[in-house]
Amino acid sequence: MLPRWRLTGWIGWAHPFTASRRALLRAIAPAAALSLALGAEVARAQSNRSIAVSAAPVPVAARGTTLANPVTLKDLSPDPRTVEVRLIAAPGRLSLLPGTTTDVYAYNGQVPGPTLMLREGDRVIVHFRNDLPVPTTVHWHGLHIPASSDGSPFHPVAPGAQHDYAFTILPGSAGTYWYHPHPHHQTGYQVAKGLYGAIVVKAADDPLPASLPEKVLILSDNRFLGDGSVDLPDESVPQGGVDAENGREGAILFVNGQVLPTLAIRSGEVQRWRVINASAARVYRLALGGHAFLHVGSDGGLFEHPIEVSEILLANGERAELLVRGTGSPGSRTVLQTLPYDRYIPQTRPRDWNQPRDLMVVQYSTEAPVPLVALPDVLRPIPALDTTQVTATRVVSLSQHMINGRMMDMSRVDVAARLGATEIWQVENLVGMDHPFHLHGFQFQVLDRNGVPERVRRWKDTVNVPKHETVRFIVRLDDHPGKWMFHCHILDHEDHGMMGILEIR
Ligand SMILES: [Cu+2]
Repeated sequence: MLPRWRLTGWIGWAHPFTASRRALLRAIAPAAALSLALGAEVARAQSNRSIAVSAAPVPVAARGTTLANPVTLKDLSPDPRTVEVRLIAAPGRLSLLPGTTTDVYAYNGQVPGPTLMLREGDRVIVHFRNDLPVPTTVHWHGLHIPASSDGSPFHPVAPGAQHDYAFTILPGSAGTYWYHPHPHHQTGYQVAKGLYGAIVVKAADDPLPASLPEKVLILSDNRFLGDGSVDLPDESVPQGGVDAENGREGAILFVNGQVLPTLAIRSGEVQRWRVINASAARVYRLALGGHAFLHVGSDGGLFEHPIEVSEILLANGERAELLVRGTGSPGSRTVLQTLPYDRYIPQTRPRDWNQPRDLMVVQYSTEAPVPLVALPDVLRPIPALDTTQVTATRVVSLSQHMINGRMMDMSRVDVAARLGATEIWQVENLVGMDHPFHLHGFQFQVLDRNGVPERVRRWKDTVNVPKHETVRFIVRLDDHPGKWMFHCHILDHEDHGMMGILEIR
């Protein structure tokens, strides 16, 4: 059992600020400073670029290009059960916004990086080369693989060095995952520069019709300076201080690296969307005007049954599998939006937090409707992990930049667990902003939130823990001994040390 840390006399937000940083933040009235910064950025964007980008909702008329699925990593292996790919992280110069270019870090020259397409049972070999001027890693977010291949901060790849990541995809793990760097203190910087990509794992016995068109939707946001460079201020300037607290958000929203793209659909068609929140800090509350979603899957794959919902909250690092039924009429259009969601502390809450933002236009073709395909009511069984087998209950408290009152120390083990153990983790958010909690390497099942039993059993590797709330989950540490990270997936928080180490022996 971990010691239970309690912060006494805490009134709003607790963090390891120095006195000077506190004074600085008080002096600038952060929300106003942030909105000023956003306003200036929007003005620059509008004067320099052909596409309207705004903190306010973008009119549908300003829609951009046709949505493209990211390209797929080329499989070099002749063996049908082995996927062998080459991945290179390198600096580059790309046009992320129309009319300007940006110095980026890119996987294989692209932002987002190419999609790693896998099947259950595949042996995977990734020949990775780091052509960046800095150390990096590749973390395979959500995959249940050996600790040595996890791409954690314990295994940095030096500039100019190569590393082969090798792992096997277990049966039952079909789902939507993603990859991104995880070097100590530098994850937010490297993701902001462009390093993130999708992983899709398919099952041979997928219960959903193979005829459904599939779309990978990688959601991200970014902030740019007038010269097109990524705006990554350090904490010596006010915006850097706000970013450290809120997590860095940008006014420009991307789907697959495109600003307000258009997705084509035909009346009656059912599409399967795999949505990934690759943003450093922005939480998406997704809604599609005039349409309900059939929510069929989460981080670790499909649910037992589809669930009809009008909106979906997707915190940082989380994924959702959705079926979108083309119930609109031929020639009509609607918009995928992110609705307001208040994850912030009042002191640094963006001025425009309560405005919906447009992400993507969904445009119906003028073709005659096709009949809706039949969709299964049963997807797959998800056996409940056995709470009578629990051998340890951990209390993990989240405060600003700290877990259990401590900041990350690479030489410390925060949780020591036995190989094969089933554990309950009680994750308590002590502060007034949300923290999405991610455990590496193992899928878990949420038991309850604030004591209210979870309605739907699902496999998760990341769970949002809202302000002052408590989430309990059960996890089986059945194999893969070694050191694993758990952390807040607001990348600025993670980089500031809101991370701990689980060692399985
Ligand atoms: Cu956090």
